[in-house]
Amino acid sequence: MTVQIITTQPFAEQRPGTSGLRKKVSVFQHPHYLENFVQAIFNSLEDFQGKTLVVGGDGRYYNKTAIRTILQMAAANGFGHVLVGQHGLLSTPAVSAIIRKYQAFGGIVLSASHNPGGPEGDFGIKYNIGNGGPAPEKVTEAIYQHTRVIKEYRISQLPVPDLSMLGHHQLGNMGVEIIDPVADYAQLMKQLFDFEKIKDLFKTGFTLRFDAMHAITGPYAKTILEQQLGAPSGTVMNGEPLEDFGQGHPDPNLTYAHDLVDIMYAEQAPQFGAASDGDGDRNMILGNHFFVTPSDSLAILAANAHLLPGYQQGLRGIARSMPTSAAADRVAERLGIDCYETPTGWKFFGNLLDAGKATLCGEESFGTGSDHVREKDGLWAVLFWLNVLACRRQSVEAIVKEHWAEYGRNYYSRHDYEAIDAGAAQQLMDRLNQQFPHLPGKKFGNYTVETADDFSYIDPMDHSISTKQGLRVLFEGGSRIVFRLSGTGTEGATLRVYLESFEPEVSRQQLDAQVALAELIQIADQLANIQVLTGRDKPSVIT
Ligand code: VG1
Ligand code: CO
Repeated sequence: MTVQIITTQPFAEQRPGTSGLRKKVSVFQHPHYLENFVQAIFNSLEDFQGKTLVVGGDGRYYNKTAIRTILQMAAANGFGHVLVGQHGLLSTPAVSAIIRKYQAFGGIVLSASHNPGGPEGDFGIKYNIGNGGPAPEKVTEAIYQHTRVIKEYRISQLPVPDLSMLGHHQLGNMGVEIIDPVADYAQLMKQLFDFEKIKDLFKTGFTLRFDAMHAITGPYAKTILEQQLGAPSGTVMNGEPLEDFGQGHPDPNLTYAHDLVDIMYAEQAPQFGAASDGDGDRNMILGNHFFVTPSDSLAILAANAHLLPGYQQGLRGIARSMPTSAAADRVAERLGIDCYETPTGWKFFGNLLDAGKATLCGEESFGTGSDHVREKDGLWAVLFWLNVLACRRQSVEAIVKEHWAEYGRNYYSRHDYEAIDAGAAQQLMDRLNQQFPHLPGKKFGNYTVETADDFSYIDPMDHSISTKQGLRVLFEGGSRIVFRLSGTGTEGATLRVYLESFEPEVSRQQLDAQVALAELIQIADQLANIQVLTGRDKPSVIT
């Protein structure tokens, strides 16, 4: 018998967070830990016998080991075929695209996204459903319930094909197709964007730097930007995926993407700069000495979408996560389309995209995407911007400033307090929440509280309810502060404080965001007693 049934016991807390199960590599290395979670995924699914599963990861440490185990378990559980990226590599948006293109049953992505990798770093696993998107909450909850009662898992003893060998292989009765990780994704991008126009832009000597941060987007960016669009070689930096991301933190923000930030703020800076994260679903957009907030980026993409072949027919709607600024709402209003406000995490966009209610989606955490897949998509956002730049032939800064002049500016910033004590973080949230009934009408300097609540969401399609999605203090005039605890960290807790104020007057829109938000920053500390309860006098990351 080549299939073994192994007896096992549940592990505590294999609960998927904002985006799958994330733990330290050392936790995943416990005997049966990965196997239990994978079997729990399979146990929560129905009617997958003989069907196709897509598997790939961001290349971090433990990726290949995990993929070999997953292939043996998929075979033993009765999948008919598995599509695997060569060397085990697939970006999150590519997995989504491949599931959709080949109508696979689902997919497994091995990644801890923007969290550091390596033997001391993080690992993660998430399940995507047949629409190509992250498992919705009812599926992740079912998986979690299975992890609590698991008694055995099934695994094949047969050898796994060499992941470097493209083409068809067998693992028992299951076919294993090792595919080029980039080809299907690149083909999809060609359908959405005007590659000829972008090529012409590069022919004029236009300069771009793309920082793949030694993570998954290296091969994608080199193929699409340098080979297909004619950007000079060297445009893509840190383009080799490394198991520990070169000891970096593959989170494309102003703190962790400092290599790129230094280049974009140097004297001879390129015209356009961009970076993506570990698994390729995030993007940071920079101009020459200029940073575009992800919330503004979403609004600007929406306002310019009609210029691009893939979106010429117009947008059906826009969706943004609750903490994301309301800049996109103003564009939606102008376009006469709906704007949806969802909880944090891409899984909440899936139903809106499937129902054709939204075309573009975005999160303040450097996530933007559209109905072309069911995940956020880093390189797609970069290509979108490139196509807009190729049409408008203006600088990034000029495009953003024109946008503010037309729509007003939503000053926005997120302050993260990473790896704080989990108990203190919970206490901070509880105490804050207790004040909420007394806040409406209360004045803090120039700001008067309108309402204060704990955000909850009813999915307009399946009517499922998600509660406790972030504490919001909304002030008169549209300013607000949101407090949330992260669901992706692996050390202690991470407090995120989101700050936003709206300035309609063009002449007053040139302030630095931290200056414009200074009073709100103070009010946030006053409300939540952040410095005292976290023991930190400043945030670890300011975006
Ligand atoms: C963070 C972001 C959230 C994003 C999630 C997954 O979650 O805030 O907007 O969807 O990461 O992104 P949290 O719970 O830590 O705030 V990724 O690039 O890990 O797939
Ligand atoms: Co990611």
